[in-house]
Amino acid sequence: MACKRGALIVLEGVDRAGKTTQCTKLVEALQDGGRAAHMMRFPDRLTTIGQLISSYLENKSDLEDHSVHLLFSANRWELVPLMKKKLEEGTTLIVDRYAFSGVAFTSAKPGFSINWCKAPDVGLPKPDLVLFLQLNPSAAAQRGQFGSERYETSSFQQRVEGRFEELMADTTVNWQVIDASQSIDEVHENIKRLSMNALTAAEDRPIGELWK
Ligand code: NYM
Ligand code: MG
Repeated sequence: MACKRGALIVLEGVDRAGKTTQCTKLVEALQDGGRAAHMMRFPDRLTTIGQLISSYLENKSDLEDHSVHLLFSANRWELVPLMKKKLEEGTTLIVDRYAFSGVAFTSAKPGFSINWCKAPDVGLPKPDLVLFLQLNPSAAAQRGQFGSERYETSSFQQRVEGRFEELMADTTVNWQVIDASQSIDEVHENIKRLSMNALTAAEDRPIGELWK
């Protein structure tokens, strides 16, 4: 008998919303509950493509804007075989950023439409749940200074937030908005509850294709 598949759960949001902290806590909670869970993050800076992206983000190299957008997408596609294998084995994937960050960040640059940005990611494994950790810019600013990576300025992050809002209007994706200004534990409880529902719903459904 085939085992039930895992769920694909993505956390999105602007920088400093708490995605990485919450992904880690969610994986721990699922594993403590006896479920197979695995954390991934995009960009995955460890692959050959990921190293090009990492150098770009650290301002150690310059890449043309369209070109780097396609590299971010290629970095997701190169991990699709692994993602599918894990999901089919019954492992739930908790993913720190996905195609939505890809579209939101590139389309925050001048001259990029949302539709152009979505195209290379059409057909990726579709998340069963996308949790958007929403934090207003002033609350984010209180969480400390931005780092020195590319895109880490408040004016750019404002534009990214606006693009995320546009993406969230798409009802073919299961978006859930989380108030990320709450305490770490409160945010975690909300995320856990929504994730448990998604896990159950995913069991009897094939893995979908994003934006198709
Ligand atoms: N980013 C992330 C993109 O511009 N496109 C993408 O497709 C993805 C997945 O890279 N500022 C941006 C968002 C972040 C940065 O940061 C990665 P971090 O802290 O490693 O998540
Ligand atoms: Mg970050």
